[in-house]
Order: sequence, then C-alpha cells, then structure tokens
Amino acid sequence: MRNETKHYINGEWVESNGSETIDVINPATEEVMGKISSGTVEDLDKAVKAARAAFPSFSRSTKEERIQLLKNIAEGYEKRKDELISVMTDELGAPLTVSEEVHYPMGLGHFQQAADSLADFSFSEDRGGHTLLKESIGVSGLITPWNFPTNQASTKIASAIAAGSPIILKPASKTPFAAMILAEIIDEAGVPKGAFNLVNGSGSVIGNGISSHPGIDFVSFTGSGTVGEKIMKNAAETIKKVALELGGKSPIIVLDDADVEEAAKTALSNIMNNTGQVCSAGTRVFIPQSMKHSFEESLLDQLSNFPVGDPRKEGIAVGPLVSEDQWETVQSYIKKGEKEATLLTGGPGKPEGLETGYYAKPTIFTDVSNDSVIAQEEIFGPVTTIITYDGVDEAIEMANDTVYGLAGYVIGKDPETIKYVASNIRAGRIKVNGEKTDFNGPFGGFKQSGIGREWGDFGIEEYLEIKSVHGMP
Ligand code: TAP
Repeated sequence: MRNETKHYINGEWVESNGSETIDVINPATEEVMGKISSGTVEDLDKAVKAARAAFPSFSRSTKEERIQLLKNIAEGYEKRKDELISVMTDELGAPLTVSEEVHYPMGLGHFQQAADSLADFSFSEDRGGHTLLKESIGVSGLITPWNFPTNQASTKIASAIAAGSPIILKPASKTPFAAMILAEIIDEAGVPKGAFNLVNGSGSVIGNGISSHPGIDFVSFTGSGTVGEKIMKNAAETIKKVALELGGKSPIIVLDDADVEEAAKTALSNIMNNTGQVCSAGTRVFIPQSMKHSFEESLLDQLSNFPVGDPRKEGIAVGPLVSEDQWETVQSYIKKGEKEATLLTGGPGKPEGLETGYYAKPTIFTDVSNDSVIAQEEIFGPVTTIITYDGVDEAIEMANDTVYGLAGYVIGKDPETIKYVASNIRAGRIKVNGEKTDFNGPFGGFKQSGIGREWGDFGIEEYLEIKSVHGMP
C-alpha cells in the first residue's frame, strides 16, 4: 500500500490541510493500491504563493541553467526506470512491455527534447523596427489525465521549465504515483524552491481551483472535452490563457495500393496500444470497398498477436481499462455499436477467464456508417470501426466529417496520393505508414480536439509571452 498523503510545495513534501483521502485502485486486481490526499483550496493557495515567489528569479534564470535542469531530470528519470515502469503498470494497468516500451520512453523523451530545443531557442530577435522578446508567461497550472501518467506530465513540465515558468501540477487522481515519482526526480534535479509544485486532489477542487485562480497565468489541460469546456469558462473570469489537448476520433485511411497485411497490422497496433486509451488513436479505419473482405480477414488473423490479460504477465499486449467507470463507458458504446453496425469480433462483457479486473474484449465493428455514434464519439477503449469508401476524396471527406481533428494516419505506397491525403486531413498530426514519433513534432488538435500545441519548440512557445521593444538601445 502506498500512503502518499503529502503534496510537494515550495521544495518540500508537506501534509495536506485537510484529512480526506482518495483511494487509488489497481485496475487489474480491483484492489486499493494506495491513497493520496484530497487536497484543499488552502493547499492550492500555498502552492500558488510559492510559485509566485519563485517567478522573478526562475523566469530570469539563464537558458543554460534551465538546459542543465532538464538534463538532470532526464538523468534522474533514467535512474528510476524500473520503479516508474512498475508503478505505471499497477496504477494504469498497462502491460509491463507497454510501460517499458511506450510510457517510459515518452516520459523521458520530452525532457531530452526540451533540452535540445532550448539549446537552439532564441528569446530575443532584432526585427529591424523593433526587438522581439519572449518572456515567461508567469505561473502555469498543469492538469493531466490518467492515460499516460508520465508522458502527459513530462511534456508540460519540460516545456514550462524550458520557458522559466513556475509550475503547479495536478495529476489525475486515478494515476498519481508516477507523477509523484517525477516530483521526487525534479526535487533531486535542483529545480529551485517553488518553481515546481504538485498538489493532489479531485478535479472539482484542485483542477477547478487551478483554472479559476487569479494567481495562475496559464492553464495547460489534457483530458475530456467536457472538462476542457469548464476550464475555458473558468479561465475567462481572469482572462487566463489556456492550452487544451482534448479528445479525438482519428481516421486511418488505407489506400488501394497498401499491403493488406501491413495495413491490418498497423491499424491493430494503433487501436490496441494502451488498451485503446489514447487520444490520438485511429478509431475509424477507412478502407477501399474492394479491400474490405481481405482486410477484415487479416485483422481477424492478426488479432491473436494482441493477447488480453494480467499486465504483469509476460506476453500480454492489452491490459484492463483504467477503471470501472471507463469499463462501463466502453461497454455502453459496444452495446450501441451492436445496434448500429456489424460486430466482426469482440462484443460486450469481459474476456473469458478475466472476470476480475476491468478487462474489455478487443472489438471491431464493420459496415459502420461515418455518422453513427460509434464513429463520431470517443470511446477510449480497444474498439475500432471499419468504414468503406470509393475514391480517395470520399475517404478524406468522411475523415474530416467529425468535430475532432487531433491526428490522422495514411497507409499506402503512392507518394503523390499520400501527400494529397496528408495535406487534406484536417488534423494536427499525420503519420504515414506507422512512422515513429519525432519528439520535436508539435502535438495538438484542430477543431474540438483542442487549442495550442505541446512537444518540442512549439511546446515551449505556449509558456511564453511576446513583447516588442521599439527603440531598444
Ligand atoms: P477528465 O475528467 O477530463 O480528467 C482529466 C483531468 O482533469 C484529471 O486530472 C481530472 O482530475 C481533472 N478534472 C476533472 N474535473 C475537473 C474540473 N472540473 N476542473 C478541472 N480539472 C478537472 O477525464 P476522465 O473523466 O478521467 O475521462 C473521461 C473521458 O475523457 C475518457 O473516457 C476519454 O474519452 C477522455 N479522456 C481523454 C484524454 C485525452 S489525452 N484527451 C485523456 C483521458 C481521458 P481527477 O482525475 O481528479 O478527476
């Protein structure tokens, strides 16, 4: 049992003002694995005070000092590798291989990338008639979701540190422990007192408090659209800048010259990754009518490469969903899907032999209409939809017919068609043929997928204000 009821405020671990706690559940066992403090408004105020006090010196620290801090954090993160992997498997239910090969390197990559980006970053530019200065935005409130416990926090923390912006982090209550290890790493890395604070607690108290606090200048949030909307409304009261990374319903367009088996493999890896709990997951697969049958056969053949089960067991690719609530949500979509489309595999209920734990069956629907609920709403589980098209323009039109625009994927061979599709999908990130992720590539959404960009140099820009000085001597 982890009883971690302290917050990290002003360079030390301090007891909460209140005595209430929140249970953290291991989704594979359904058992309580630990407790965190349900922080209070007074705890948040203390953290804001510390961050404001740190602002004058932290915002004026040199680029070199901040590069060193980022490097120290990356080094500390590497030293805690085994522990981070283990904690993410227990709190999120990510299979050990997924924790090791996806979560761990993503959390690390942002610190390394921010150090590299900062080395080439210019905070001052002579533009002829004026000098342009880029200055820290002030105190940043970071609110993170549970689906990538280190990645989501690291990308925001790394950019804020690079920009010299003091931080108040509120991790998701379902997965707080990896973020608390990050706080220990940051403490040991030599980040000045008050420049990094972590306050645990509920979204309705600490998250809500961050978005409306007059002492916080900027809120970077990742999570659901519903909460994103609340944050924008709260932030409006103090005209606070917000960056929102919300959901998606991203298309995978399979071109008619694609290798069917490769396409099926890429589509399956995409949707099964992190048990489908990925905002940029490719959850609508557009396939030429002529390839439908062979593509479906190949999906069914290859599904056995993604075994579901105990995340601590070797060879498991798909773990449980993060919580009972998430399991219920996914089930309700699967039941809706049975009415709207043809079930190719999977369906409602738990996989055989996995009655304990929030396990869902990998589920594929075919004969799906792009305007059905399962093709328009984010499910956040191992569930995908197959939609057929005639001609690439029809595929693009349907791909864009969604309120979201976070990511898009194209699989095929002809370079001209790939370029055409990539430049016509209205989304913030396109991946071609399962290409690896570049940590300097900006990440964020068009339309209702969000506002602003994270990762690399664009991520740093979010934490900066622009000043023009006319007549600088
Ligand atoms: P959210 O409620 O949006 O939670 C995300 C973060 O916001 C958590 O830290 C949460 O705190 C906090 N929060 C909750 N209410 C808040 C409020 N009123 N003001 C400020 N912050 C608040 O997501 P969820 O309920 O965990 O998941 C619901 C759905 O959101 C999922 O099914 C999925 O569709 C989507 N989702 C999307 C993403 C991405 S990456 N876009 C990630 C996770 C979930 P607590 O943890 O304490 O509640």
